[in-house]
Amino acid sequence: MKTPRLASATISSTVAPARRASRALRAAVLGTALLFGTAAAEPPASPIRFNQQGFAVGEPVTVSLAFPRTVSWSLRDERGRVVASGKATPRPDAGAGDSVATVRIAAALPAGRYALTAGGVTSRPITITSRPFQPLFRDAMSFFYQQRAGTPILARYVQRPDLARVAGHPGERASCFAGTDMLGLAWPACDRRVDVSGGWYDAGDRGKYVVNAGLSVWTLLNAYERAQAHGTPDLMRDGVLALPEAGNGVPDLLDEARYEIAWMLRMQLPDGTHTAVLAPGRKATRTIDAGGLVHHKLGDIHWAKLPLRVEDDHDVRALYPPSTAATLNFAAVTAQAARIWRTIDPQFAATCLVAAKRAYAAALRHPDLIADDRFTGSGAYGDEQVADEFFWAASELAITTGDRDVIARVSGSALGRSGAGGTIGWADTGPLGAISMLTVPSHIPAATIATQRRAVIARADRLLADAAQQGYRFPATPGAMQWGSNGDVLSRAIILGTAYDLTRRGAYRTGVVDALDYVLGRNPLDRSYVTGYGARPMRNPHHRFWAHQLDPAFPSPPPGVLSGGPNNVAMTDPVATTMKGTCRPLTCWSDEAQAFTQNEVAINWNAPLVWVAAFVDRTRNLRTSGGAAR
Ligand code: 9MR
Repeated sequence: MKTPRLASATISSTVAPARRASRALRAAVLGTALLFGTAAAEPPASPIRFNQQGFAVGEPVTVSLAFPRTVSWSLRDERGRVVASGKATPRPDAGAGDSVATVRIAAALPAGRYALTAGGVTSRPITITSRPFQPLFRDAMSFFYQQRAGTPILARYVQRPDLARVAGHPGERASCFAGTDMLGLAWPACDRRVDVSGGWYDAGDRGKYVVNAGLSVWTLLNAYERAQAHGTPDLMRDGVLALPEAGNGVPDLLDEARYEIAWMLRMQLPDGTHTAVLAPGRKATRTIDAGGLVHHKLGDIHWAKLPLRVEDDHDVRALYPPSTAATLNFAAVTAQAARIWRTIDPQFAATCLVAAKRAYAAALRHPDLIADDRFTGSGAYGDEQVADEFFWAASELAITTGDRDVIARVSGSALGRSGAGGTIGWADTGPLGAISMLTVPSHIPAATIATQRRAVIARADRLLADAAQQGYRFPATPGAMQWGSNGDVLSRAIILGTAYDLTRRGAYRTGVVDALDYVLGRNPLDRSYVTGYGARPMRNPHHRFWAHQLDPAFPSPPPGVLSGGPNNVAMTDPVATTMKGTCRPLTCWSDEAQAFTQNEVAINWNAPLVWVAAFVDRTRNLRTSGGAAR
């Protein structure tokens, strides 16, 4: 199903882009409403699986054929002419529980609709267009607008009128959590009420969590910084997105990111503030001078039911104790923002830099404030290891300020010496520092940067080796898939994309496209995990407002939202519980609103979708080399 989206006309407009965008949107809205309103019957799963959004002109077409035996295949164009053909021999894929052959069709095909026939089955149409992921970039960005708290979501900026809503938690103020936590520890009240309005709701819940906020903001800002560095920023301009800020002369992606950064700034404790944190041993609380530290999160004190409109969401919300991880994550992102806004809004940049330095200094004073899983009503985002956050924060500060002491901390740290080429996630932030160093010129010594380059490329090589082990050829170690696995796949694509930008080696870019192919349909469920994209998209996310499945008075999701994805590790929701023992790592997923371990949506999963869509679009038609990585 092809959904009308934020009109491509807006990208070339130079006058009144916001108004144009809204007109174009209104035109698009009717068609989309019809499509979603009638909930067109879904075609059955096919054994011929591919990216349901399609492929770019001139690029390879990759198709996975899930047949138990060798099959001959042929690809035909609209006039029925065979444009490619071959034979494919499957191999068993334990993660999927099927046998699959993945075929790469290298012929540089012109735009059009194609169909592949294999084993007596003809595929649904395979489309080739010039920029298939440009609309995905816009819709994936719109997710962040629609997650905004503290401001009404206006019909003129969203894809359908039923997605509009009143402001959630407007002008919100909150105080520290007071009462007994799930582990029986009593927390004292505090006399402060803090303005914590704005920002993005995290996911299907309405918590706001600094570590996940920071990871998501960094990811968007890195997409921006890379586009600047590579001289192809056309999706990163003002007027590209449908936003209230479009037309203000500032790139829309930055406006969206700033909405979240403005909230993050409110989460930092003023100098001289005393607050309760866990004492060593975690059996008691103690009060510390917490100036410069950052609250770990703001959230409801009970889990809210589904569905629930923002105007009916009245649970008490609390500020939770500061953590070292949140403080460092905050320092990293505000340092990154300080360099980006230096020329755009020097005052905001200065505010960010002061906040970053205060946070970093506070984290050095309090390196052991660990957030764990002890409060109900919101997610834990607990992280016991903060060496990676220290490295990341120091890296961003070093890039932005050139400060010699901070540079020495980066170079002298364990990750500075070994290279931070590992996993990206809300608890794994080392690679973010490495990638920033490899994106933005700085005074960090060349030897330190070279170490990070080697680590990122070595990691990318391992990801390619992992993908080769997968029947569906996407970057994941064969075996378990955990909560948010689709976000993990796309986060690995960020490493691969960075390696491509460093080397121009085509295999790395293919790895990124493979990751995108996987989430858009080349997977064992023949499922597009992105709403509104493809013939068999996810429709029923775990979300308190986009809850049409649970109550038809609530809207379906907008297009461009990524499902968490298969999860065979934590099968704890009401739907997953019934699936235990019946599914494989790659098939433990269902399109059910109550399946929060499989089908929630979240800012840290949509952010890499934005990054990857922007990357694949930016690097289309680039000359690549097939040679060695270094
Ligand atoms: O993405 C998080 C995942 O890595 C954890 O395993 C899971 C359980 O702690 O929580 C996920 O994050 C959720 C958060 O705690 C609350 N908002 C929704 C997030 C996505 O499910």
